[in-house]
Amino acid sequence: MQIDVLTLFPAMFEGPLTESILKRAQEKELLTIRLHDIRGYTNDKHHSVDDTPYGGGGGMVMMPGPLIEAVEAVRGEEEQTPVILLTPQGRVFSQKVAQELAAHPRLILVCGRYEGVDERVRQSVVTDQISIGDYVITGGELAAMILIDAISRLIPGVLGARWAAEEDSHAMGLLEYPHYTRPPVFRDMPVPDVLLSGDHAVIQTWRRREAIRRTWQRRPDLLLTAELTEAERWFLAELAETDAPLPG
Ligand code: 4GN
Repeated sequence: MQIDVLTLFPAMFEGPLTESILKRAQEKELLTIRLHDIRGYTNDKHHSVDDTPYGGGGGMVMMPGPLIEAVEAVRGEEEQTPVILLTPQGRVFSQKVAQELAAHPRLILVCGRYEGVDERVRQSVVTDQISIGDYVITGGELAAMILIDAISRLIPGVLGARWAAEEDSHAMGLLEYPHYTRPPVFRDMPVPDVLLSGDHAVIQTWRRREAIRRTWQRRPDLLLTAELTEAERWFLAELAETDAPLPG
């Protein structure tokens, strides 16, 4: 997969993309990330990328010219490639959206700055708008990195074979079950006996139920759409009688 990023701050991407799993994915050529400096698409001698808003009010707005020129130059003739603006006004990112985007051979991510992006950028070149959540940050860059990370780990071969991304929490529609490693007792806190039993069927049932218990306590909204077996539905009904969801 190739991801093109349009940004005024390409250096922001260096740390997160050049460590660990994303570094390896690029070395293996499963992932190609190309960073494009929007300032390289300016025409005036001051290389301006922002200007004051029509209608007044505070702050600056990203000019349409450099951004639209940049998208067109980077996209070339591939009009089916999604051009995604990272914005609080977008559809909210989720594991499902990550899966949808991971199916594309190429994505273009547009990172805005200042108080906003001239509306004509959306009208003319943006095909999708995504938000990483209901809060505002100083630029689209950190949001783009979240997308890149979540999408990249879904590309076959990026995670080790034993880590099949389909088994992740959220891919299942539930929160993750509790994890333990050695030692078997740490400061009076034992690992649950079932995990030391070696009985994989029993362990699997326990993990599913603990995932359901956590989801009920912390994110009961997720249970509206989670796929549960008949037995798991009974378990949940029992939970609902004994364990209240946590406040907040
Ligand atoms: C995206 C961008 C939040 C998100 C952003 C989000 C930069 N803040 N929730 N800030 O995904 C106006 C122009 C704000 C750029 C944008």
